[in-house]
Order: sequence, then structure tokens, then C-alpha cells
Amino acid sequence: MSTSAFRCGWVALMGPPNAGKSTLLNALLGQKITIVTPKPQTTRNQIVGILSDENAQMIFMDTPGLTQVRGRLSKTMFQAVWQSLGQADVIMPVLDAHLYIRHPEFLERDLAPVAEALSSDGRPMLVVVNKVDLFADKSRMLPLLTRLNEMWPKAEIFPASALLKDGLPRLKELLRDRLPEGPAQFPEDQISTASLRFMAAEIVREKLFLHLRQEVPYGVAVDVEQWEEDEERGQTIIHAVIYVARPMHKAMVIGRAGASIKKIGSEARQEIQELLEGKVHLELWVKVREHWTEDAAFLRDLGLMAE
Ligand SMILES: Nc1nc2c(ncn2[C@@H]2O[C@H](COP(=O)(O)OP(=O)(O)OP(=O)(O)O)[C@@H](O)[C@H]2O)c(=O)[nH]1
Ligand SMILES: [Mg+2]
Repeated sequence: MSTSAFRCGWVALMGPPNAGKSTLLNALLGQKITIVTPKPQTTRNQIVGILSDENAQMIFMDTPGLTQVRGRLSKTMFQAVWQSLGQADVIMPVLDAHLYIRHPEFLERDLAPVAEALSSDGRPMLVVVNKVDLFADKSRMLPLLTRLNEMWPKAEIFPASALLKDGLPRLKELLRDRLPEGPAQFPEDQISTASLRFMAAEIVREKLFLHLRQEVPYGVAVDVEQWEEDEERGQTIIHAVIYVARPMHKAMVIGRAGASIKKIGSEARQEIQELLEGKVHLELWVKVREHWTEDAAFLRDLGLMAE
């Protein structure tokens, strides 16, 4: 353990959708601050998670998965990645190793949006080759590791499993060594810059992603419209609106006799209770708002687009 000066810096987690960026951030923090689902394009904006200890403060930026830009929502998602990259002291691409072992041909395609920009970047780069728990024979990774090494010769390439938290203590050490010296930028006990209101909306969106099929999740947005402390009953009253892009989707969110929304609401309420460490009364409404993904003012209201 080094006894050198305190270090503090910003680390951008970036990479293709579904690679495990958000899972990795939660695992590094030891606490869930960003939502995770098996569906690609879960994360929609920059989410900051802060890890402080006695000799360093690492400020992580979770970002949306990099994919083709289609429409305004995906453009704002892409901008969140570039903004995070601009802010970063250390760049941390995260990749799904299992995917590229089975489909090596997808690697170049998936990394195309960033590979070149990063190849001439002088900042420290740590590439996390994630999901190594999905195959027993680790030698299967070798062609992938070789290719990444050719692509980014100066980067540290680090195989890990965010799900099993395999390799994470070592990953933290490697990260710390690459941060600039400097004082902490956030109070030691602050774990995120996201508001509780935003986190509650994200939890509802996670449950929608988990329970809805096909294209429906991509057309949903959640906005917490009301947040009140009910002192008498000792609970927080939260009203959230679920926006859907098509009239047909409203019925799908609600489900037969309200079964679907009941389930989503109950799972979200339990998780928001854990977050707030107190009782929560959660009310959900579903509203149709066609073309919301193209509405800049609305995206700004949802906190998905910079002012
Ligand atoms: N087996 C395995 N699954 C993982 C690992 N890390 C993440 N996953 C799973 O991969 C899926 C996607 O994880 P996320 O953390 O949401 O991925 P992401 O990169 O943030 O995805 P986007 O926000 O959509 O860009 C989830 O089902 C996770 O449980 C891992 O190390 N091993
Ligand atoms: Mg994510």
C-alpha cells in the first residue's frame, strides 16, 4: 500500500450497450446508484458515482451505451458520453468479453464510434474486459486481448466480472495509480450527484424495462411530479408519471386488470424504500405523449439533456 499523496479524479465508464458499465459502477461503489437491466440502452444520461477512502476519491461517470445515433434522445445520450469523456482523467472502456469471443467480428463495429478518437488520446486508459464468469476456459479470451492490445497499445487491459465482483479490489488499485494528485472534490460521504427524485424515477424505469417487452421500454420515460413528506403517517408520498410514446403501449404498461403496473409499482416502491430508508407511498400514472423522444424541452425537463 502506497503512502503517497491523496489522489482525486474523474473516471469515464464507456462502451457498447449492455457491456456491464452500470453493474460495474454499482459493484465498485458497493451500493446501487445506477439502474441495470438485461436490455441494451438502459442508461440514458451521465450518472456520477463517488468512491472515497483514506487515500483517494474516484469520481465515476456511468454513461449510455454507444450505439448508432437515431433521433434526438439517442443524440442526447451520445452527447452525455462525449461530455463525460471530456471531463475524464482516466478513460475506462467496458466490454462484454463473452460477446466478442463468440462474435469477434462485432468488436470493430461496436468500438468504431470511439476507437480512433481514443487511440490518439494521451490520458490513461484502463479497458475492462467484463463478464469473464460466462466462460470457464480463460484462454478463449486471448485473441480478444491481443486485438485490444493492438488497438490501444498503451492501455491496461483488465479482465473482470462485475457481476461476481471478481478482480475489483485490484481494479481499484490500478485506477488509483492513474488518478492525478489533488484534494477530494466531494464530501467523503457523498456517493452520487443524482437527486433522490431522479433516482426514484430511474428505479421505476428499471422495473418498466424489466417487465415490458419488445420496443415498449424504449418509449417510456418517468417523471416524479410530486414528492411530499407525510409527517402524520411517517411516509414519503411520491407521484410519478410514466410517459409512453404510443396509445397502445399504455394498455401494455397497465396490463390486464392493472396487473402489470401493480407489479412494477410494488417492486419500485420496495426499492425506493430501501433508498430512502423509510416508508414510501408510490402512485403511478400512465400518460401518452407521442414523439416525446424528439421533444428537446421535454428531454430537458426529464434531466436527460443539458440546459
Ligand atoms: N454474467 C455476467 N453478466 C453481467 C456482468 N456484468 C453485467 N452483467 C449483466 O449484463 C446486463 C447489462 O448490464 P448493465 O450494467 O445494465 O450494462 P450497461 O453497460 O450499463 O448497459 P447500457 O446502460 O444499456 O449501456 C445485465 O443483465 C447484467 O446483469 C458480468 O460480469 N457477468
Ligand atoms: Mg448502463
